[in-house]
Amino acid sequence: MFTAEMRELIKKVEATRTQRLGTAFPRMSPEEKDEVLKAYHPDYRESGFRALSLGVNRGDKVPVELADLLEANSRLAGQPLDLSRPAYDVDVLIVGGGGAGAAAALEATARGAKVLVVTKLRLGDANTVMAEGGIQGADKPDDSPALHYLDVMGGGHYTNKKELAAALVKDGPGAIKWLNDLGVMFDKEKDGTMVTTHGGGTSRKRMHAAADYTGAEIMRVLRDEVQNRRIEAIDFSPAVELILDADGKAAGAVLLNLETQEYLVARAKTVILATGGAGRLHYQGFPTSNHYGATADGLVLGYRVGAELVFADTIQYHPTGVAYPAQIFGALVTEKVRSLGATPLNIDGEQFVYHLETRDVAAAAIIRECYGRNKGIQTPTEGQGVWLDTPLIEMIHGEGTIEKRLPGMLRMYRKFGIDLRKDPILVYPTLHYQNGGLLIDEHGRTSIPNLYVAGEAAGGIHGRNRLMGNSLLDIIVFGRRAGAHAGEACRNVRLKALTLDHVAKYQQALADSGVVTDRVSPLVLPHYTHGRHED
Ligand code: MEZ
Repeated sequence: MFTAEMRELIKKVEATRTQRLGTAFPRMSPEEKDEVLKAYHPDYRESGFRALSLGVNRGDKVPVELADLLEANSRLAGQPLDLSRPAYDVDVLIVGGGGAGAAAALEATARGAKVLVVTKLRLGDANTVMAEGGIQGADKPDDSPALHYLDVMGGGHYTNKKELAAALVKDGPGAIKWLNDLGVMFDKEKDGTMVTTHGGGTSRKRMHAAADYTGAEIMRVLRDEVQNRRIEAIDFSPAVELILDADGKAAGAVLLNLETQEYLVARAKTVILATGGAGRLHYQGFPTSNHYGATADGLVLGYRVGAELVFADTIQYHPTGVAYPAQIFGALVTEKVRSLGATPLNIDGEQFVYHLETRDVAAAAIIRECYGRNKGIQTPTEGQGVWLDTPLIEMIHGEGTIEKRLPGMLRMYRKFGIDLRKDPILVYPTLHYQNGGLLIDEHGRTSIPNLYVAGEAAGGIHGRNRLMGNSLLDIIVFGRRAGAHAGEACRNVRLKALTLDHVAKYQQALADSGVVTDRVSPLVLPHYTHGRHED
């Protein structure tokens, strides 16, 4: 329910609606984008970052909350552990049971490898199910992977690792077909062609969706498929440290059974980290659209064995998180709402940014409107927000569009007495995605032999800013690539004695760098003490 003051302000939105409908709002020039990003994007707030004191990326800036975890003690420090009698012995160990982990498991299994998936929560509890609006793939006659590539690179400010962006787009059409053939129920026209829309920064309509629960639909099918193929998956068993062999190759992981608090050893010829993102670290105090388990565990595990981080200083704030009501503060309002024509407006009912600017630019423009120009709308819980004029959607596409294409959004707001077909909603940026992660090559390999990374924990594909729908694509493309490569490579791996010497070395490096901390990492689950995580 809106307050009486908000109802008064909504009248200003209604007053400008018809006139706005016929007017295209101009896009920003490159110079304007640069200016708003530098002045208002949280990536440019110096106080949000600090340089790492140890490890491969020593001296590089990362968010302070991540630095605290990278400079923390191992959970295994001082813990004697017998590595000679592993509880599990497999060809491919996959750490993480979201979309990337499941896709990797399917491909590795298809190559005859014995696969084990271990996951912190339940198989499928992951950021994949939080992605709503769609998955990109250049499979329409007016489109091509080359055009998709240009969009990906433009969105990432041309900082992306070119070979990774190329792999992403090249495999795009095949990824959509693979999912469709497995049974993902994409939105289709009566003749069976896929319904596609634009996202921010796309030059073609290539966003394939299952209404506004695309990630959940993809995960439904992948999880079924993992179970159908009898791939072993162990829930509530996060990896807390990687294991190497005497030659420094990845050779498994130490798992923590969350129920019994026991540590168990999993030995593996190849290891794929697919642990997802970091939203639950609430960088700079932002709320998050992320899953409960998104605590950067993979970055910590990978960094401790010497894998390199790239673009760890660039975070994606989704422009439209819920600003009101407080019960769903920070939850995702899918970009598809803007793809379908809803526009962001200030307190005077004026549009201030083109509705499909890339996410970093749109988020910075919203922050500027609220805190730079004082044109935001005050919410009852201290924060600010801007209007997203959702009734425009049905004026553009016809009655029934919201119910059909945004049923999740409609239901979410209805619970609080808000009908987004009739009234605009209040939004503000929410922490959504880590643009960077552990550096991989086209096969998902890191610089540590036999260690792969796929999904949000991997870095380089999106450069400094990811476009909508390229994350669902990346978990499929790089999950499959890593699974296929690891599934083949394991045949030639002969492991030597397992060791955790790198943990002792890391502890020594902490001491040598003068880091004094009683924190332990990986965090595993967020703490919600006093509104933010603290160890
Ligand atoms: O790619 C995403 O992050 C996505 C599809 C989110 C959304 O707005 O729905």
